[in-house]
Amino acid sequence: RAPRIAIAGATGAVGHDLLRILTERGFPVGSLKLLASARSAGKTLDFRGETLTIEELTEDSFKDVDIALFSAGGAQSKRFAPAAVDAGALVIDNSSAFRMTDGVPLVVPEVNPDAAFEHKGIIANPNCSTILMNVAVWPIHTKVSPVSRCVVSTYQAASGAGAAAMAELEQQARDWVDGKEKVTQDIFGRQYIWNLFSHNAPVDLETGYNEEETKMVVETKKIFNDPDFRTAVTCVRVPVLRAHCEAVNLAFDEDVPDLEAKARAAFADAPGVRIVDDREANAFPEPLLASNQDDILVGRIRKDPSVRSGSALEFFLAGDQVRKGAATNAVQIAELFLER
Ligand code: A2P
Ligand code: 11C
Repeated sequence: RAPRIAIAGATGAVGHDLLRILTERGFPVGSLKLLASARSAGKTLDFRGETLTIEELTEDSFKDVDIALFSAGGAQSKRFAPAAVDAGALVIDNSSAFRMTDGVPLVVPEVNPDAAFEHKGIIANPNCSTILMNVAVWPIHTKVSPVSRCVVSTYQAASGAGAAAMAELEQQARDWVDGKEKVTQDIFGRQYIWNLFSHNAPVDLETGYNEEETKMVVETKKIFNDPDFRTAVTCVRVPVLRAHCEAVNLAFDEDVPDLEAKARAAFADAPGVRIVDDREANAFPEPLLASNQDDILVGRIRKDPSVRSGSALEFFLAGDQVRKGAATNAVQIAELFLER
């Protein structure tokens, strides 16, 4: 029997792509329930030629649901995911609510697919920046040489803050063209177009790390099943609509011979990775090239000439934050259960 699916947060940026990706990948859907806030209840969305009416997300939404895909924010996941589990559904949660909870697997199918089967009702989808980084770093860490330290700088799109943030960036572009003295700034409280700023997540006053950066550090340890995996991160929001980029530097204790060639071979073989690296044409990963794709684009692959001992690899990646960073990864997790 094809699984009966519910999408909590069906009207959001990720919810929208979940619908598309279920169709694109031919995921067998026995029935589909679309859930959102009371504001959206009664509105409709099309799925595979059928018009479906959106219902308000409540504790009673999950009767006769096999898989509940949650993407309505952490507060909604905390409140309603337990009810979905009690009703017998497998929850795949896109929020950060349960990611670091013991007994909740945190899964990137290219890295740790087997962890998914240890669930107790909830499986967490990692943070988008973590997913993009992990898909690219894992083949180097496992096929080239163990990484002793990873340093990442992110260039994150508006999509990571949801559909309303994308709409505000577009509105700021219109406001700018219209010559408005002050562009609309309801979401981030600042001019975003022609600007960039440190990620909007709250900053820990003692460590100086913001929550987005901390997520990348701690989630990677859990996904790699390696409490000693070391990551240093700086997260920045750039005025791009969708698709995040990351500059990555991976250090190795040993001086790896033919490091660049080995890294290229590992990337070429890695599931979910596509090399975009044309030095002559100066053509490398860009958000627009990664948008609406599932592959993580990897380029600028080169040896770091600055290290004193051991060796280090540098590269740059771009990945669609809404797709592989969220919706596609969630659907891939659901597919693991079809295969079994
Ligand atoms: P709604 O459109 O009805 O507000 P995004 O991440 O793009 O901002 O989307 C957030 C998603 O979460 C939307 O589908 C939104 O529905 C949903 N959502 C937000 N708050 C609630 C809530 N209190 N109950 C149910 N769904 C919610
Ligand atoms: C962003 N990755 O781009 C964030 C948003 O932990 O799921 C998603 C936060 C999360 O802003």
